[in-house]
Amino acid sequence: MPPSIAPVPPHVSRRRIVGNSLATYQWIASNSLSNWLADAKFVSHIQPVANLTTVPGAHAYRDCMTRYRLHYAPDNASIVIRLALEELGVGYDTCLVDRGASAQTGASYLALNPAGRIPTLETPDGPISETAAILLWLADRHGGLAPPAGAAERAAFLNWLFYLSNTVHPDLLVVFYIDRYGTTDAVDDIRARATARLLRAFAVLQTEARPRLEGWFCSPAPSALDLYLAAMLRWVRLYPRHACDWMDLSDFPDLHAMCTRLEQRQSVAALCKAEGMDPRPFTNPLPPNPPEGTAI
Ligand SMILES: N[C@@H](CCC(=O)N[C@@H](CS)C(=O)NCC(=O)O)C(=O)O
Repeated sequence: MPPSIAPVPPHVSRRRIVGNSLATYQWIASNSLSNWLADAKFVSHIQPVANLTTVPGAHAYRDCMTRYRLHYAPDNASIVIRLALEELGVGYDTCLVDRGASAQTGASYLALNPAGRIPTLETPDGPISETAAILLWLADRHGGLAPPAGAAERAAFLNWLFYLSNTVHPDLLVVFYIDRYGTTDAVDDIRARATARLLRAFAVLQTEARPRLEGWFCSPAPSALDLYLAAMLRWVRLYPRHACDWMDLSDFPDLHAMCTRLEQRQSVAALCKAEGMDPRPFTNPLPPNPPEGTAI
């Protein structure tokens, strides 16, 4: 985040923003909206960015954004988006979400992503904060990582992308944040059921998804599905530290091979450098040693 935060001029009120005041948009155009959002004392009287951009004529936000901004924490779901941006060769800035200070639930971050989850990508069309949604939006916008709309393979691709985000990722969250899902006496049972579902999901991905997605999953060129799944295959073997030995990647040779191929990519080298990871983050995951921030 750039250091200077310009104050909101007194004439900029919420009513005026919603009412599409020219002065407001001129002000926004000359000051980064994100800087403004970063100053929590102003958050209470502004509209979330997503609403702001739906206001007719809210072009200034689009005009003032020249680069994407990825709100990230080391080794969080933001790594999937970092990989996608790197693969697409798109310029971006990063902004650390300080998990040590629970910044993901602070007012300025919630103004961007009311769900309080990482990642969020600020785009000229407003912030997007669900991993699969960001992947799809980037793929559509920049052409790559997914079959284009209208392609025959799009249906199967969407099927399995939603499977990753609606079925696999939520079960990972059960394992990572087990205390949110039950009382102390129940967590072992909850974990056992979630890990069993995950093992089945990985098997389904290998035996059912891969043959249906020729060219778009576990293929020579990485796709959004590969990036998303590789990250999840890493996390399950790292988090939480006291209960992460329930999966052996070699039981899933096609997924293992996909991870091995991915580790040859420049995008992964960039990720490892930026977030302090060892060079085989998917086939031999080790806890990261990030230059800033913490993973959990
Ligand atoms: N549905 C979200 C889930 C993202 C998510 O849960 N991210 C984790 C980090 S990997 C997070 O924000 N955890 C912080 C918390 O739950 O407080 C997505 O697909 O992006």
